[in-house]
Amino acid sequence: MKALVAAVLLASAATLPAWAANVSVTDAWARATMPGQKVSGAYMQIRSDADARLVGASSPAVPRVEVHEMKMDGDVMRMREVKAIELPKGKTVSLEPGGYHIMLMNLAKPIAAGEIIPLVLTVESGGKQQTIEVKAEARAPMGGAMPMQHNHRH
Ligand SMILES: [Cu+2]
Repeated sequence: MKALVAAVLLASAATLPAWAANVSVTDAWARATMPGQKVSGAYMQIRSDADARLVGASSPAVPRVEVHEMKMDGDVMRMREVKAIELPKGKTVSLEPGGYHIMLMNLAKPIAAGEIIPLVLTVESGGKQQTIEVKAEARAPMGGAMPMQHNHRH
C-alpha cells in the first residue's frame, strides 16, 4: 500500500519540473471573426503560484500571434505589442477586451463561433521558460456590428 502511494506521488510530481511555476489558465476564449477579417483577439484569466511573466504566445492554427496591450492614449484607444505581462505570485491576471490580449493575426480563414483555437503560452519564472497549452473557444462578438474596437496599426 505504501509503495502504491509513493508511486502515485512520483507520477504527479513528474508532470512539472521542480523549478516550474504552477500556472493555471481559465476562461480562455477567442473572438469569432467576420469573413475577410484578418485579426482577432484571445482572452483568459492567468494565475501563477510563483512570480512569473507571460513572454510569448503562438498557435498551430494562427500564422502570427502577439501579446498586446490596449490603452487609452489621450482619447484614442491604441494597442501595442508588449514584451511581457507580469504574473505576480497568487494574483489572477485578466486578459480581456480593452486591456491585455493575445492578438491573432494574418488569419487565413474566419474563426467560427464554437471553434477551438489552440494556443501555446510561454511563461518565464525564475529565469526559465515553460510552455502552457490553452484551448480558447471562439465566441461570437457581442452585438455583432463591431467585431473589434481596436485601432489597428498593423
Ligand atoms: Cu491587439
